[in-house]
Amino acid sequence: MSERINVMFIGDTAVGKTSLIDYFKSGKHDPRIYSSTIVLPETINLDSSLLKIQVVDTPGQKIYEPTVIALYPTCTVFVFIYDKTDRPSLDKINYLYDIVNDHVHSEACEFFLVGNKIDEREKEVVSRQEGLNKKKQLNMKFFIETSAKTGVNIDSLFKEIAETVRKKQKDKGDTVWLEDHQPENNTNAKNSKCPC
Ligand SMILES: Nc1nc2c(ncn2[C@@H]2O[C@H](COP(=O)(O)OP(=O)(O)O)[C@@H](O)[C@H]2O)c(=O)[nH]1
Ligand SMILES: [Mg+2]
Repeated sequence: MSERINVMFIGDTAVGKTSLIDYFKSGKHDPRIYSSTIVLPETINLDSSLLKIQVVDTPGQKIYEPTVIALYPTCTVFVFIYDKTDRPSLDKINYLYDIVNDHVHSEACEFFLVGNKIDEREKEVVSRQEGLNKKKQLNMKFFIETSAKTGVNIDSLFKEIAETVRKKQKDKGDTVWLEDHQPENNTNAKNSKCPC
C-alpha cells in the first residue's frame, strides 16, 4: 500500500495555520475565526495534482496537546508557524520544536519555519532577521514569511513542501501517482509501490 506523507502545521493559537491551508486551497482569505478547530486532517493536492499529502492542522491550545502529540510520529514534514505581530508565538516555537523532537526520529523529518501575517506591517514585532536566526538556531530546512490574507509567498511555501514531500517519497521508493496523472510509458512509478 502506498504510504502517504503527512505534513503537520503547528504553532500557537491564531497564528494563521488554518488560514494558510485555506488560502492555498481556495486562493482567497476567509476571515472567519477557526481557532476552535481541534485537529483538521486536510488532504490537498500539490504540484499540479501529482502529489497528494495529508496536512494535519492543529489547534494551539494546551488542552489539545495530548491529541496532537499522538499524531507527531505519523508526520514527516513539520511546518512551524508564528505570527509576526505576536512575539510569544515566536517564543513558543522552541517549546513546540522540543516536544516534536521528543516524539519523532528527527533525522527522518524535515522542519520548516513560517512567519505569517507579513501584511500587518504596522503591528510587526518580529523582524525577518529574527525569523532567519530562529531557523538557523533550530537547524531547519526552510524559512519564509507569508500572508494568509493577501496570499504573499503561499505558493512558494507549498511548492517547497511539495518538493520536500516528493523527495521523501522518492527516497522511500514510494512515489504516489494519481490515476489521471501517470506519465506515459512509465511503469516504474506504479511498480515501485509496495505490493503488500
Ligand atoms: N492580517 C492577517 N490576518 C490573518 C492572517 N492569517 C490569519 N489571519 C487571521 O488570524 C486569525 C486566526 O487565523 P487562523 O487561521 O484561525 O489561525 P490558527 O488558529 O493558527 O489556525 C483569523 O482571524 C484570521 O483571519 C494573515 O496572514 N494576515
Ligand atoms: Mg486553526
